[in-house]
Amino acid sequence: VADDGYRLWLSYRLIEDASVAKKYKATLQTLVIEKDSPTLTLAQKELEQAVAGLLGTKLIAGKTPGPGTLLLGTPKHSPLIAALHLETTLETLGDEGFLITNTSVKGKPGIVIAANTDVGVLYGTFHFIRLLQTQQSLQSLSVVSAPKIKRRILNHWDNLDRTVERGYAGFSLWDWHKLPDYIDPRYSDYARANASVGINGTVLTNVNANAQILTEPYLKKVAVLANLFRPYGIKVYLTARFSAPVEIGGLRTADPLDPDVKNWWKKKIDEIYTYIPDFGGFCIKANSEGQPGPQNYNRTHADGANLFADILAPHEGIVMWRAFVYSNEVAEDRAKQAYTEFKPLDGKFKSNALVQVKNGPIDFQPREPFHPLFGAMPNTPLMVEFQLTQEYLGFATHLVYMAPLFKECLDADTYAKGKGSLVSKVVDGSLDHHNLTAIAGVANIGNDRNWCGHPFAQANWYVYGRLAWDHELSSEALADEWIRMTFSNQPAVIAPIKTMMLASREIVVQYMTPLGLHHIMGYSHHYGPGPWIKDKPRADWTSVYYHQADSLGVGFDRTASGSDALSQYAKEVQDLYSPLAHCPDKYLLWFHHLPWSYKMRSGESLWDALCHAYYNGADSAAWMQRQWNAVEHQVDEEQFQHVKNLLAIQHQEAVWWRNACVLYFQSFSKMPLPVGLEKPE
Ligand code: GCW
Repeated sequence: VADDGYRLWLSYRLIEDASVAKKYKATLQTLVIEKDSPTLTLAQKELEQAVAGLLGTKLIAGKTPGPGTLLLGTPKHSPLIAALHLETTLETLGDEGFLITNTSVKGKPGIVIAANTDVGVLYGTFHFIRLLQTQQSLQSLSVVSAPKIKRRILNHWDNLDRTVERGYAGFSLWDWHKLPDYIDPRYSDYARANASVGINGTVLTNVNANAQILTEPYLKKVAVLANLFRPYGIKVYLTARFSAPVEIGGLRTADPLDPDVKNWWKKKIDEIYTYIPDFGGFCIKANSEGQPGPQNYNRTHADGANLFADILAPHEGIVMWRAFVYSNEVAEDRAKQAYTEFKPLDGKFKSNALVQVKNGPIDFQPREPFHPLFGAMPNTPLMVEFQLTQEYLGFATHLVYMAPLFKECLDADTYAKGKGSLVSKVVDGSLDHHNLTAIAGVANIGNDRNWCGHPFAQANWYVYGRLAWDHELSSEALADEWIRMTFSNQPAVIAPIKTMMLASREIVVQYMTPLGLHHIMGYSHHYGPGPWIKDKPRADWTSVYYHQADSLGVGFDRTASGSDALSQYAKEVQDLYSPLAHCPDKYLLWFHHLPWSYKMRSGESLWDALCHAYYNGADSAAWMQRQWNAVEHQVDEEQFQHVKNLLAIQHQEAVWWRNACVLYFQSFSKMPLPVGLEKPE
């Protein structure tokens, strides 16, 4: 059967290596789960399905151990597990962690997957299945794992009419029209995929919110999804439109300090909890890109967030308040504005409010330095928001493996408390001792039959979940496991695909925005090159605002002689990026405006380096095609053709980017192409 990608990384193809399969079959015969619960039933089904697919055998499930026993559960509800005395390890695992170890069950060798909760057991089960899918040995197992970040959330930018803002994989999964009575089986497949990578929250609606979602008929629909997701450990969140009290409540104001407004929200939120008793809370975009917010009433972001936080607190709900704010009405560099607005509010947010900060200070560009708010608000729990949907990375047409992008941000050092104050430590709460921790990824999922549009875009959903669980995992290790689970365990398949994936993010940077360039894409739709975009209603939606090219040079001066955005970072970070002698090439034009003839570290001129980057990027897109061709006949034929066709488009468009940008910038530099480069058309 051809694989259309619907089964994601959970395809459970038969293991062809006979010696591996033989060992697994001997080890996996009996499944023992002593308690019945919806979550443990999911774990059981998953294991049965995995064993049937991977080994072609049937697990005997029951409450009595036998040969080759796999024992699942919590010590509280499983006497067999309680008898193993795993307390010391389990104590460290919290509500979601798990352990997997070889053991002896009633005197016979077996494997135990134990946790403190059923959801922990489910996570352990998926981890165990991953070991099988990637053909790891089942001897001397000692896996102990707990998530570093508590709330690992997907943000769907899905509208109620099923269009998806910046969505490139079809329409929204949520069929509001047929809910609550028709429950698309796809909802459980979605939940299952999320649980398999540890995602435990989903914001169902677009941050550019529609207040309708908060009305009774919609809440009933949301409740159905919440009920369905609950056994998978997934909480539902919604976006709240700040002006909802006016729009659906009939009030004259949405002023967060107005008693009627507070009362309206209190009733509304209490109502939500009658439908969804474990409702997660709200993600809110306010006073950003035309969305209403507290500033409409001369109140601060903290006033706005606290309105919700206070009412959500007794229900244990949280509010995730986005810091993506910028205005064209102020003269300040857009990269500085979020910090300017939020930094003074540090310490003013209630304890169940988080500030949700995009990875970089502009907007999900192919490359940005980390956002200066990380490390700058020690008294506020900060979340990082990544964008899985490839708004600025070639939509679902270009192959870009994003783990290196996520890691670049997470591993960046803010120096807020000296060396080692990594963004990941801000986000996981360890740097400033926050208990409430969260991470958001803007989903790349739609109703496309392969979920994400590009078969490789699935990898970004996958690694987002895996890194949200453990940000110390490496891009390489994650690519390796995803390839094995999705395509094949053959070294001849893994090697070329892995090399291609790991290089892909750098390649897209080269052909789109090398050397620190940013925001030079097509206007509004954001696809393809558009460095010439100018004269729009907002300067900060043009390209010329960002690259500042003229006959003398190119780049945005964010040092003290320019916008001084660098002053928002710790001294050590300034020292890394401000002196030209230190600034790495990758951020050069992000922080500096330089003459075309500027001499690079390599000895070549800036102009030559720019041209070389664009040409290398486009050539590398062709190299990606060759890498993929090397696996023909070794992976599913349908998937092979699909990716092959997309890579051909990607190459064409890399050339388009290269030609457009080189010719455009040449109209300023007036310099010839470096020797050896073929003239663009
Ligand atoms: O990336 C930009 C997008 C908008 C989006 C906004 C945001 C949801 O172009 O479409 O709106 O960011 O993050 O709020």
